[in-house]
Amino acid sequence: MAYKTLIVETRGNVGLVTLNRPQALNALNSTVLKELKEAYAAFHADEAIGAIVLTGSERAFAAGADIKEMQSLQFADIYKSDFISGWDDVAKVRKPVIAAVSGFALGGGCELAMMCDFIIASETAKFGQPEITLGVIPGMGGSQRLTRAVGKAKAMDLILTGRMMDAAEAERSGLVSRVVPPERLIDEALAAAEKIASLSRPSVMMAKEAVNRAFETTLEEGLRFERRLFHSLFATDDQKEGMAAFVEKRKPAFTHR
Ligand code: CO8
Repeated sequence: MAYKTLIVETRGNVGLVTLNRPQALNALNSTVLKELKEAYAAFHADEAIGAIVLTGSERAFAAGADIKEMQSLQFADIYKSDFISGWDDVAKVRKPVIAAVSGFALGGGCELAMMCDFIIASETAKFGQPEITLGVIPGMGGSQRLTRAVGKAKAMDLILTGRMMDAAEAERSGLVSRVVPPERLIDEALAAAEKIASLSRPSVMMAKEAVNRAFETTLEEGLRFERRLFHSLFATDDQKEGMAAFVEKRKPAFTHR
């Protein structure tokens, strides 16, 4: 499959997707959305792939939605077509996705990074929701996911002023899980993804589902959901293998069943 806006590769058991619109700092448009959904679907269907890394260029993860594509849109049209709703599918990929962010992650770019399961940032990363400076507001989940990630004070500060925050502030705020030197970014993200891919797929996918449920439900329901998933993993070969390998002091050989 030939992609116009992405570079899609496999590295061992990891799918690597690189946003590739350098002329527009990887601004997100309808082609990026279509291709990202295709790439994710292909990796989801590929049994060998256990995790995905999504990255951009050194200068920009993505500088937002494509302003030139949005500029002349009219309310009635975008309302009727439910513009942006297609991005929900990107957030719903069931295998883990790590965002490896260098440079600008602004607007839809920050929102796309937040759709991933966690963000590893280069020291050069800059995060922001500058939509307010364009006379609009975040539209791909920024007001919701950023607020859940960093809390009301910081989310209001960023969304109302449109200012950028650097990698250190993003790590302090809980938006990113690790900050690494720029030259280490891809290796660090690939190593984390490879580690995840080496583990039992059912338990990895259920762990992702369980954490995500924390954002959707009450504590009591979330605890019940977690416990039922935990119980169900005892029906897998991988639970037997993982625990036997521990007891026998050897590496587990997971079959993902
Ligand atoms: N859309 C389209 N083109 C862009 C974008 C963008 N978001 N960002 C940069 N570019 C283009 C520039 O127009 C420029 O092109 P050209 O060379 O043809 O003039 C090229 O990329 C390089 O950019 P700059 O010359 O501006 O580079 P600088 O280093 O001077 O500045 C910045 C870098 C600070 C990142 C600056 O480009 C900038 O402010 N970009 C816009 C950031 C922004 O406002 N993002 C939010 C967009 S709105 C949004 O994301 C809403 C999300 C919800 C909808 C989702 C639907 C898909």
